[in-house]
Amino acid sequence: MARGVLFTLSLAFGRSAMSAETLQAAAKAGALKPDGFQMKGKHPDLVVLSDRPWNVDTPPHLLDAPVTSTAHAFIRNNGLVPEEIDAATWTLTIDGESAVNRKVYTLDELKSNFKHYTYQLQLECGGNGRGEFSPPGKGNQWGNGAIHCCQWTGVRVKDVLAAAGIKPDAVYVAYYGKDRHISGDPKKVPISRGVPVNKALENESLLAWAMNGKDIPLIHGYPLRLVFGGWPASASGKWVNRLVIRNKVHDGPKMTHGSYMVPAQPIAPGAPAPADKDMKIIESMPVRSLISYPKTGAILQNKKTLNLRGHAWAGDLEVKEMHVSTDFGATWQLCKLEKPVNRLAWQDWSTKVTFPSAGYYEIWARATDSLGKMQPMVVPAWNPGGYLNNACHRIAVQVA
Ligand SMILES: Nc1nc2c(c(=O)[nH]1)N[C@H]1C(S)=C(S)[C@@H](COP(=O)(O)O)O[C@H]1N2
Ligand SMILES: [Mo]
Repeated sequence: MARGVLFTLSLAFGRSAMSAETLQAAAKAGALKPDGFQMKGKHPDLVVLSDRPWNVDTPPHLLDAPVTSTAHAFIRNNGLVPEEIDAATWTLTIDGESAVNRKVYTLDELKSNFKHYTYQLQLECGGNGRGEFSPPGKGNQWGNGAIHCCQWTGVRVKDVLAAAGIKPDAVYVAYYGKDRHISGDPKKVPISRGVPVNKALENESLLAWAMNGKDIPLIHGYPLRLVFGGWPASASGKWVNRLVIRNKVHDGPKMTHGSYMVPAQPIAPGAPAPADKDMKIIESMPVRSLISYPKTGAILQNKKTLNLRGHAWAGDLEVKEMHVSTDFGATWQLCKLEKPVNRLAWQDWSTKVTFPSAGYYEIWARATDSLGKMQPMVVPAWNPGGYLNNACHRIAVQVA
């Protein structure tokens, strides 16, 4: 009996080695059940990469819907989820060297003082695809599912910043959130990142309280979070209670020491990490796509044609073309590609492929952005943090 349970646990946790202690913690939190991952409101087939902090990946076939359901959205935390949040007493403070006035708003004031907007926005972790780098990049070994494209409702960051007033010397807008440092030390901040002022002032940059039409679940940042579509999702602060308008590039935890940075000049795989002055902060994410149907491993009975579909996105840009190959990239077929529902939403694509015979095939998918840049077929520039792997997504099918 005990053996059976342990076997299931090790499967659920895939490649990540876990100590007995974290297994116990996870079991307490109710995440570990013999039948897979269990978290209220979450699909049991999500893949737990770590439980302290919570990092949970989404298999690509669970990203098939045009709008990612909350149950299927990946989870990325750097620290511990805050406890005892009271939305009625929650406040957002806006200050910083480059704020004209310090402002404090309750959630009700934010909702009543500013116009509401809803956008569908793609948020991708800077480390999505990290698991394919060799030697491995530092951090969670994400597969291809650290991306979601949900509907977010809130107020524009630019409207709130304008109410505080932005001094001409403003450079960056950064967040602080209510999550706790993994050490438990209340003085330590797990993560405090931001974006240059221009990104903060875009129409689609939101301070959101609703995800897919409902209150944001605690694990995704209840009661208030930032959403900066198209940029590393680490900029989209959860549990946000303070915005700072900075007169320099923000220097909070995870803005330095190589976090969310790549070498300014390419380095050899496994080479030591350059100093921050020789690194650049990741901004708009590169072009990428997913095959969301069928699930990899599909077996086709008595037919040689298959309808495929998925999504493609390109950071701040649009995707202009989508191709698939069933012969390892020797030939490519153009797919039908939809326009995004709004700027910074992913784009749905679909096509039908015909296989020449029975047997084993791989399907490769490749998006091209509006500037003509394509996804590479192999893992791109190695970097110490294992960021920005936008290699083509590949699935396998068997034609019986
Ligand atoms: N306060 C806070 N905000 C945060 C984080 C965090 O650890 N704390 N993680 C960031 C990172 S690295 C990512 S990829 C996204 C993940 O958002 P999600 O868990 O809602 O998918 O949240 C970002 N916002
Ligand atoms: Mo992330």
